[in-house]
Amino acid sequence: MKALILNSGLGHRMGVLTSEHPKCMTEVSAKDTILSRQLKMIAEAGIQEVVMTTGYFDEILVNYCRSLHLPLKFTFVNNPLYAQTNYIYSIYCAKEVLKDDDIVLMHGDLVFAADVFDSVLESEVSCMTVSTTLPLPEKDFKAVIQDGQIKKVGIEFFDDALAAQPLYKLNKKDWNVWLDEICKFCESDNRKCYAENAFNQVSDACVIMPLDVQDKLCGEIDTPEDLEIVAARVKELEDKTVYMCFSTDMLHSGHIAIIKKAKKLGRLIVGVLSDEAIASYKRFPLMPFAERKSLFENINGVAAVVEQKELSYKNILTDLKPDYVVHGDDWKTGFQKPIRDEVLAVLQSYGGELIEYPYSKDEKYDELEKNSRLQLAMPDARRGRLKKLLAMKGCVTAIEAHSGITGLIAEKTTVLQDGKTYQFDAMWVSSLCDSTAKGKPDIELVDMTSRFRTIDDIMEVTTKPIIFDGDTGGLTEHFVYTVKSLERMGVSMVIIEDKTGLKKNSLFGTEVEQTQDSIENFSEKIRAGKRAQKTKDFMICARIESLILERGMEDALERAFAFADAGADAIMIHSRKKDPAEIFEFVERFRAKDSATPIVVVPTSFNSVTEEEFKARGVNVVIYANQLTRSGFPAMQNVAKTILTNHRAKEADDMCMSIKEIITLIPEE
Ligand code: SPV
Ligand code: MG
Repeated sequence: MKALILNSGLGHRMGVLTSEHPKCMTEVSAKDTILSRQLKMIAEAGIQEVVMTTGYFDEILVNYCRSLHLPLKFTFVNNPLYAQTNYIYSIYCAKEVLKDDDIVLMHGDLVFAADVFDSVLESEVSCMTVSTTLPLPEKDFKAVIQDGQIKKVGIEFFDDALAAQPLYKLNKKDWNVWLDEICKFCESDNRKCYAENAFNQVSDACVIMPLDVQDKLCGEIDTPEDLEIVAARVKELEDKTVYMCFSTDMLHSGHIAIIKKAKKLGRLIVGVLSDEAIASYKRFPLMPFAERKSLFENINGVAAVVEQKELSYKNILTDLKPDYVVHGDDWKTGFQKPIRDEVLAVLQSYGGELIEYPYSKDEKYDELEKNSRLQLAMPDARRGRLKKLLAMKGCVTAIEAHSGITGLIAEKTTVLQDGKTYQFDAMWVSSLCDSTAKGKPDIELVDMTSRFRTIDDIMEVTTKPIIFDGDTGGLTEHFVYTVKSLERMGVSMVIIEDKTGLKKNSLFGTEVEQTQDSIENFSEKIRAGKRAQKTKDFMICARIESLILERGMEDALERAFAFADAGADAIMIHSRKKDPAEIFEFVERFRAKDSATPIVVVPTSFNSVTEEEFKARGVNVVIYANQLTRSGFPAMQNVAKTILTNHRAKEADDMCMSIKEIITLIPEE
């Protein structure tokens, strides 16, 4: 398709404004002339060739077009008789370069809104812009409509007519008919009329449909008064603000396309979702916020980039009050629907508008997204992520996983609440749950090879970081190998407890015989582990059993400081009391002397405390150590009993997840 712009005319009615350049070079805003505005829209639409008829001040015009440095190929056609003829003759002069192509035709003094131009280009049939809402102008073009199509265009028609503006999209077939007639007119010396006079002769064969732009901006500038009105409308359009939010770290053509559309609506402000918000609803971002921000800052047409801290748009919209929010229409359903509803409510409160473009699934992007998940699952990327999350959030959560399927539950479970999404940050490979799943007691009976197999099963289908329950860590000589293996696999943290001999689960407390290791021995185990690891990412956490074994707070604190001194990257304090008082006291007293070493808690017994309260008190990792096991196995037992009782499975059906649900939980490769 070629653009044809008619710029030969004198523009006398503009007075002094056209004393030094043609009318099309008149400024309509601080950043654009009539022509630069047209040309930018043409270039943005992907049209590459512009045929421009010139006459008055043609050299100035040609130089001006070149100075704009737009990706356009210009063919300038001079009408030597511009002062005595009308643009019908200018088109005639350009006939050779206009034949046999689709054309978008505009007068050089026409100013239109970007969405008007888009609708013209999107029209499959030949069309001309008209308005059903504007009054019929006295002296300007009107189009006579019959049977839904344009039959005549001229200034003299008032019956069955609509105000019309000289912006056309002409399919090759229709344009050839009109152009032939233009040639006939000019060759029989009929050069002073409008090109539309020729169209009026052939409108049965050249089918042009009216395209109603209602009262959107689409008007010619003939006089200084017109200029004032149009410039005010252009300013209104340029002053509009548009807001879009992105969480992506991979820009693709779909993003660029929607940005291009959005920026046509006004000054585009891009919100970049914070790392924390992305990690909470999608996956850990591959690129940190600062890099994603600069990615958008460098996109042409993005006026400003701001941080959107939450998935909810409420705060940022209340702050920025953009005229438009632009989004793909894919959020009309699914987990983002409540966010959309909230956006609509906020926009309605101040008169903003939501513009949604059809979301097109992009296979290339899906592939990239799949690859990035693969990246996140790689040992190096996964291992370091726990430290990153700790730095980002201050307090992270982990839930136990003891198999691929529980790993997937830990990976995928998301809750949307008050405009925020919640997910677990990490997984805890518990010795209790791993042993229980294998029908064995939690006494370090399940050997490391088998425990590693569990880790592998989980890693194969997830991306989140893993905290491994290393029990006592075994002999120091063995522990160093465990550290190396875990690190190599991509585990982020091992927690070892300061017990020796036949360890039993801590939740037995003093009901069973348990021996605590000496501070010296355990410190040496930590030091050896730290020496064995190869990366900076891997963390060794010392778990203190003093409160479980009722050895008192002073013992717990003494150990904590000693283990931190020995190089422990974190301290886990455990208790089996329902009352969190002793945990709180420990945290407070530890924090009074050590503000940096992360504190880990496992609130199985003291389960009334919220994550928010733990965080406020200085806790950094909250592990839900066994809830999936404790909920899953009784449910299975119940179903087994129901089947046995009824001698069939029907009665148990309502207790079971549907096959459809269970298969959608498992990702298909
Ligand atoms: C586990 O989950 O195996 C633990 C935590 O070690 S606890 O069971 O509370 O001791
Ligand atoms: Mg354990």
